[in-house]
Amino acid sequence: MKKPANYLHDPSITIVTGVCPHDCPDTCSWQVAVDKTGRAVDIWGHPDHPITQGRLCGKVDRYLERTYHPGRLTTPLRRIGPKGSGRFEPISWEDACATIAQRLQQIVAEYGAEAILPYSYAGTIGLLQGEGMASRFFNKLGATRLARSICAEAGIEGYLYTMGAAEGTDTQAFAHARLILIWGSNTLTSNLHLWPFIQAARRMGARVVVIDPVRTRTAQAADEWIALRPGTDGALALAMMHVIIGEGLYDADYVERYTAGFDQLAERVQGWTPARAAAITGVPAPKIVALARAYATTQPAAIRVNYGMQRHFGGGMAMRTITCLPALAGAWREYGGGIQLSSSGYFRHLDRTELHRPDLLAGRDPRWLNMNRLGDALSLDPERLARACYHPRPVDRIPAPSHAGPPVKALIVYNCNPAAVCPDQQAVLAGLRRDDLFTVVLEHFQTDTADYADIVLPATTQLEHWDILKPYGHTFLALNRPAIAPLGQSLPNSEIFRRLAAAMGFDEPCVRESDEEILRRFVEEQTHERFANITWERLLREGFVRLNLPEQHRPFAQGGFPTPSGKCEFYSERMARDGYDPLPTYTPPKWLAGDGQVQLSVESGETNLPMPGSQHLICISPPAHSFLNSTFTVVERFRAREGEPSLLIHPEDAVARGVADGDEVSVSNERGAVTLRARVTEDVIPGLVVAPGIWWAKFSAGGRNINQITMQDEADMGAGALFYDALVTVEKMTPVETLASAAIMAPDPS
Ligand SMILES: Nc1nc2c(c(=O)[nH]1)N[C@H]1C(S)=C(S)[C@@H](COP(=O)(O)OP(=O)(O)OC[C@H]3O[C@@H](n4cnc5c(=O)[nH]c(N)nc54)[C@H](O)[C@@H]3O)O[C@H]1N2
Ligand SMILES: Nc1nc2c(c(=O)[nH]1)N[C@H]1C(S)=C(S)[C@@H](COP(=O)(O)OP(=O)(O)OC[C@H]3O[C@@H](n4cnc5c(=O)[nH]c(N)nc54)[C@H](O)[C@@H]3O)O[C@H]1N2
Ligand code: SF4
Ligand SMILES: [Mo]
Repeated sequence: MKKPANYLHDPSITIVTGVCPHDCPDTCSWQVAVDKTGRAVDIWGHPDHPITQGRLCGKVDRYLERTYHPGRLTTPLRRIGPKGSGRFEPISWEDACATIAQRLQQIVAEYGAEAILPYSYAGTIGLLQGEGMASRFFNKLGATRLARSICAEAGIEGYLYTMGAAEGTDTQAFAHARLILIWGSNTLTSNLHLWPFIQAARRMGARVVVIDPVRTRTAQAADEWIALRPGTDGALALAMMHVIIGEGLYDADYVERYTAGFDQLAERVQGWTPARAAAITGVPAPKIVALARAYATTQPAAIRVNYGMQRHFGGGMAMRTITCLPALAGAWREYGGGIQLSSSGYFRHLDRTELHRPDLLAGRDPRWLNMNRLGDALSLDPERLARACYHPRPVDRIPAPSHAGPPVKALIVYNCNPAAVCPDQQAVLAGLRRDDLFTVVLEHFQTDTADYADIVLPATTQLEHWDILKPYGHTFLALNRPAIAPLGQSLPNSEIFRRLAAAMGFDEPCVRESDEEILRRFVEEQTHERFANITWERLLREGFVRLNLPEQHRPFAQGGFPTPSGKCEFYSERMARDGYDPLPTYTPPKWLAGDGQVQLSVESGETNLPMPGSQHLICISPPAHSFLNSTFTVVERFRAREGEPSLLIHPEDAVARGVADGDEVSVSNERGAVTLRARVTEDVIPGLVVAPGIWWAKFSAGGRNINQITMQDEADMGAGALFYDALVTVEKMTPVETLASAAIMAPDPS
C-alpha cells in the first residue's frame, strides 16, 4: 500500500509535498518520495487534504511514468526539416535565446509588437508557470493579447450574469444534499474527487440524477439518467421553472428578499410548457414535471453543472438560465444546497497585478485575439484576421479588415497543444505551415504543435519547479515544491521567459526575480480578508490552506449576490446593455438552428429523442477517461487503456449506415474528415455520435484527429468554443480506404 507511513522510517527517502498542475477542478495535493540519488520513486495523494483524501486519479497516480518518459524533451531544438516533419537538431540555450530574440526584434521593427502572438492555455494552471512570468514578458513586449476562450468562457459569462461571481456550493457540502443533479458533467472522469461526497450523501438517502446525452460512467453509477439532445438544456430549465412557478413550489420568501425580476421571469416561463420543452430536448414531458417537482421540494438540493453543456451555441444562455433554479427554489438556504460551476470566483480578490505587471504595457493597448480562431488569426487574409479579433458580446463589433492590425508573424506557444486541441484543425495547420511564421514551442514532449516549431524549448514538469495553484473545484490554495532537479537541460517556463527577457535586453528587475521570491512576495502582499489565514510559512509547512471562509459555508443563504443589484438577477440590466435578452431564454444550438440542415419533428410533446431529420449526426468529443485533454496521450499505458481513437454510435444509426461494431468509419463535414473505430452502443442517444478526446493527431489515422470537424465559430457568450455543436456524416470505410489511411498513419514519436 502506498502510504507515507511506508517511508516515514526510511532514512534514504525524502517526502516532498506538491500539487497536481493539470486543468482539472480537483487540484489534488500530492506527496512524492525521492530517493538518495534524487530520483522520484513514488507519488500518492496527500492523506491530509480534505478533498484529495489520499487518492490521485488513475492518470496522475502514474505521473512518474510521464515525468521520466524517454520522449521527454531535454535540450533546446532547431528545426531542420520542413514544418510538420518533426526533424530537429539540438542547440544550446544561448543559441536558442539569441535566435528567438533576434527574430522577435526584427518582427517588432518591421510589423510592430502586435505581430507577436503568445498562445497558451492550461498545461499547468499554476500562477507562476501558467501566466506569471510570461505575462511580464509579453506586457513589456506589447505583444497581442490572447483571449483564453477555449474552455469555460460561455458558461462562466452566463453564470456571472445571474450570480455576479463564480462562487457557489462547496464540494464538501455535497455530502449534505438530499438531491443532486449532475448536469453536463462526467464526474467520475473529470471531477473524480467530488464523487466521495456524493456517495456520502447517497448513504444518507440522497438521489443522484445525471442530465447528459451520453450514458457516461457517471450516469451509469447514478440513480437516474435523463438523456437530452445536446445544446437543449436551456429549454429544460425553462420548463422546470414553468412547473415550479405554475405549481407554486418556489420559495416566495427567498425570491422576494434576494432576487430581482421574478414577475418578468414568471411571465417568460409561462409559455414554456413541459410539452414544448419535450419536443426540443427529447425528454418526455412527465419526466420534466417530475424532475421540477423533485428539485423544488427536496432540500437541500445541489446542482453540479459543468462545462460539457456550454460547448454549444446557446451554452452561455443555458448556463445563465440553469443558474436561476437554486434561487427560485430557495436551495441556497441550507448547507448542501445551491449550484457549483467553478470555485474560481472565491479567488477573485487575489491581487495579481504584481505577478502580471500590466503597468509594463506603459499605456499601450494591444489587440486581443480569440484563441478559438487560431486558424483565422494565422491567416494572411485581413478579413479572416479581423474575425479573429475578440468580440465576445453582441455589442462588440468585428473591426474592419483595415483595422485588424498586423498579420501574426511570430507565435510563442506554452502550456498548450493547439495543433491537436484547437477547432478547425485544417485551418490551424495551414497557418502553422506558413514559412514566414516564426514559431517557438515550450514543451515537455514533441507534440503535434512542436512538430511545426522553428525552435522547441524543453520545459520542466511540476515535479521540477515551484508554483502556487488556485483550484477551480474547491477552495484550498496549494504550494508546489520541486521534488527533483530539472531533467536534462529543461527549465521552468518562468526561467525560460527570464532568459528570453535578458536576451531581448529588458532591464526591469521584475524579469530577473527568482521563482521563490515571486511566490513569497505574491502571498505576502495579499490584503483581502479571504487570504487572511494564508501565509508563506503555512504554505511551506502544510502545503495547502483553505481560504478564510466559514466552516459550513452557506453562500447566499441570506442573499448578498455580487451582482449590480446585489440580488440573484432573473432579470439582468447588464445583459440588456450587452445586447442579450435580459431574461432567461432558450438559444438553440447551431446544429439545430444553424444552417437549417436538421429539422426536428415537433408535433408531439411526448416524443422520445427523435433522430435529426437528415443523414447528419451531431458529434461531441468530451474527455477520454485516461487522458487530460491531450496531455497523457504520449504515455503508452494511457493509450493502451483508451484503445484507439473511436466513435460511439447508436445501433439505429449504425444499422442505417451499414456500420458494425469495430468497423473503421470516416467522420466528416465541410471542414475535414477523421477516421475512427466504430463502437456501437446504446449509451449514446440516437442522432448523436461521441468521439472521446483528445488524441494527438500523430497517433490518429492520417495524422488527423477529431478537431478536423469542429468549427471556429463563437458561442453566444465569451466567444466560447463550439466543440460539441458540429454536424457530421458517418460512413463506413471500404477495405481499400482503410488500407490507405493505415499507410499514412504517422509514426510513433516516442
Ligand atoms: N480525465 C479527464 N479529466 C478532465 C479532462 C480530461 O480531458 N480528462 N479535462 C479537464 C478539462 S480541461 C475540463 S474543461 C473539464 C471538463 O469537465 P466536464 O465539463 O465534466 O467534462 P465534459 O466531458 O466536457 O462534459 C461533461 C459531459 O457533458 C456532456 N454533454 C455534452 N453536451 C451536453 C449538453 O448539451 N447538455 C448536457 N447536459 N450535457 C452535455 C458530455 O456527454 C459529457 O458527459 O474536465 C477536466 N478534467
Ligand atoms: N474536440 C475537442 N477539443 C477540445 C476539447 C474537447 O472537449 N473536444 N476540450 C477543450 C478544452 S476544455 C481545453 S481546456 C483545451 C485544452 O487544451 P490544452 O490546454 O492545449 O491542453 P493539453 O492538450 O493538455 O496541452 C497542454 C500542453 O501543455 C504542456 N505542458 C504541461 N505543463 C507544462 C509546463 O509546465 N510548461 C510547458 N511549457 N508546457 C507544459 C503539456 O505537455 C501539453 O502538451 O482543449 C480544448 N479542445
Ligand atoms: S488530474 Fe485532477 S484528479 Fe487527477 S491528480 Fe490532478 S487534480 Fe487530481
Ligand atoms: Mo477545459
